[in-house]
Amino acid sequence: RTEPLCDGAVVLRGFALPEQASLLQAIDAIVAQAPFRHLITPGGRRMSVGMTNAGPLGWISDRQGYRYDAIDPDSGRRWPAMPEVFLRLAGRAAAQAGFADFVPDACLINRYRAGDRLSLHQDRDERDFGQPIVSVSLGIPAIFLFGGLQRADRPLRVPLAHGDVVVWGGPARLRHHGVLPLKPDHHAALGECRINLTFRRAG
Ligand code: MD5
Ligand code: FE
Repeated sequence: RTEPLCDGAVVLRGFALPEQASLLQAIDAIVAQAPFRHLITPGGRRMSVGMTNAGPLGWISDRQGYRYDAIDPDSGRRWPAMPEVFLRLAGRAAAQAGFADFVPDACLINRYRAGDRLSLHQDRDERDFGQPIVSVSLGIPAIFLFGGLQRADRPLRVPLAHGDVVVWGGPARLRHHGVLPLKPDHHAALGECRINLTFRRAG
């Protein structure tokens, strides 16, 4: 099922379900190489969401700012490779939403536990805003906040469940967005957490 959210954004309900076992296995292998960590914002706050990356570029934040880097600052090594199952899923989801030939070079993996949140922000650290972003939700549900181009625009609340995929592009690419604090819950495959895979063409 594809549900348009607004001009440029579509939700593909359950799109990742057929791949869930391979996705979870791939995530475990990535996290063994590059564990989740709590990044520090340029303003000095510790993010509640645990983050890691796969692919040629990884998103990081520290006192110096937000950026993409090929090296994991915690290990001094390159981020784990982007698994084939990630690339194929992201490409198929983007194509279904009307973006042909999407080849991400960055996958940010966000881990949310009860109470964790992501405050309203825009994704603007990528080189080409003409490229879409594909987001895959796994585990316990979350309420996604989908705002406007102005930070003050009142956001829509969109529930996202295990297996849902959202593709953001075109006029939706620079909308403000965030995630409300997660309610404690349990998911059979992931336990007490939500994992979001965010695929981007960053470089
Ligand atoms: C999440 N992550 O659920 C979300 C999924 C992030 C982040 O926001 O920056 O790590 S990606 C949602 C997204 C991306 C690009 C544009 C828009 C939403 N949008 O226009 O609403 O962990
Ligand atoms: Fe974002």
